[in-house]
Amino acid sequence: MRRPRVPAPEDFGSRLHSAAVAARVGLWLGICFGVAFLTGLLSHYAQNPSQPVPFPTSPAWGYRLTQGLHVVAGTAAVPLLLVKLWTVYPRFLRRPARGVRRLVLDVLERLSIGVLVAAAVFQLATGLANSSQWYPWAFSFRATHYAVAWVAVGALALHVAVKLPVIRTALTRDVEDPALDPPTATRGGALSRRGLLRATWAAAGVAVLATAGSTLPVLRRVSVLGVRSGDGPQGVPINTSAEAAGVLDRAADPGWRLTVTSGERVVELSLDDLRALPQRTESLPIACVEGWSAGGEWTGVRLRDLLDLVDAPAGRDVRVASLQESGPFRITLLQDGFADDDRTLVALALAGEPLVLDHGFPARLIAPNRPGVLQTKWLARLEVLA
Ligand SMILES: Nc1nc2c(c(=O)[nH]1)N[C@H]1C(S)=C(S)[C@@H](COP(=O)(O)O)O[C@H]1N2
Ligand SMILES: [Mo]
Repeated sequence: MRRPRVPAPEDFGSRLHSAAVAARVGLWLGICFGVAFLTGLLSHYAQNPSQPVPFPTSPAWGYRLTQGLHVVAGTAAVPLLLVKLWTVYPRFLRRPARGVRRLVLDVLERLSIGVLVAAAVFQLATGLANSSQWYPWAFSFRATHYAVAWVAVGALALHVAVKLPVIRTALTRDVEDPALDPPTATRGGALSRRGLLRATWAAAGVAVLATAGSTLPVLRRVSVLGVRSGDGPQGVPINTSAEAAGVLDRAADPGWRLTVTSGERVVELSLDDLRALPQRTESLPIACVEGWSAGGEWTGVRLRDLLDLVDAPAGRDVRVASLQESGPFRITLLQDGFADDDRTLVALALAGEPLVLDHGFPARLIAPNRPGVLQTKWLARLEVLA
């Protein structure tokens, strides 16, 4: 009987397992990770209560764009990562180098690649699950996805630095050039390298088209895998329903009041009181951190007008509390730049109709260029901070 043995790189004779392919797919993978990293940093910062450099309120669609790019880049990276791993995995099976110095370097390289692969898989898996609104874990998505992003980018930078000579050579030669192939890689295949690359770009394109409709209305009909159809009552999808948030009774209560406070000054407003104040209409998007977004025409009272009722000076942060009794989005902080922006509304209506319960009836916050998660629904209290 033949003893089973671990396959060696020589067992992988296909010319597709080549640095020529790895470098090209890796280049696009690097671009996707770079875009996802930068847009992710931005999103993380936008959700920080404390912002030494104020997050801008303009353009109103800025966060919608960067968050859309984040999810598109992550989605495109999935087929790219799979092809990249398939192309290079025979290298993991090569025998350890001889000699102490070379062995140490070899082990270090494998360790760093192990960290890179683990971090990359973790980021794409958690990101994909998040954009499908599936949270099969106990840890905080945002904190963990953010921390592992640094690990991934650090390991990626190291990997690129180590591989730079090979990457350079591979990218400056024709993709079918065998210059960098291992001597054993002689078998052609059903697919040329060019064919494999074209199929890879096509797969990445299809992945993007199949999901980006949650952000780009023109793609809605082809986005068969988009978690959000981009549709919902009043033209805007619903993330958490009033029932799920446990606010049905309090939100529908005719005795509802919005409390606005600044120091000793306290004003309580009924829905009729709010409707009697000057009404403004603004076109502002809801851009969910989970990757979907939708524009809406919101009508309501300018937040700044309400702050004036309690004589709040400009330049103050506002604590925004909902009727919810628990949940991470119950209370949010509205930084002074958003509080003083003329477009920031306590919205009472969407698309010309009173808000439906699930969009935050009786009143919700809507501010320009603000992550959807901070656009608090079912308002109860606005507290101007000292
Ligand atoms: N009070 C409260 N406000 C909330 C939420 C929530 O769970 N509770 N979800 C937020 C999230 S994650 C998003 S994306 C938007 C979605 O608003 P919509 O359901 O009206 O589209 O509301 C935000 N406001
Ligand atoms: Mo969201």
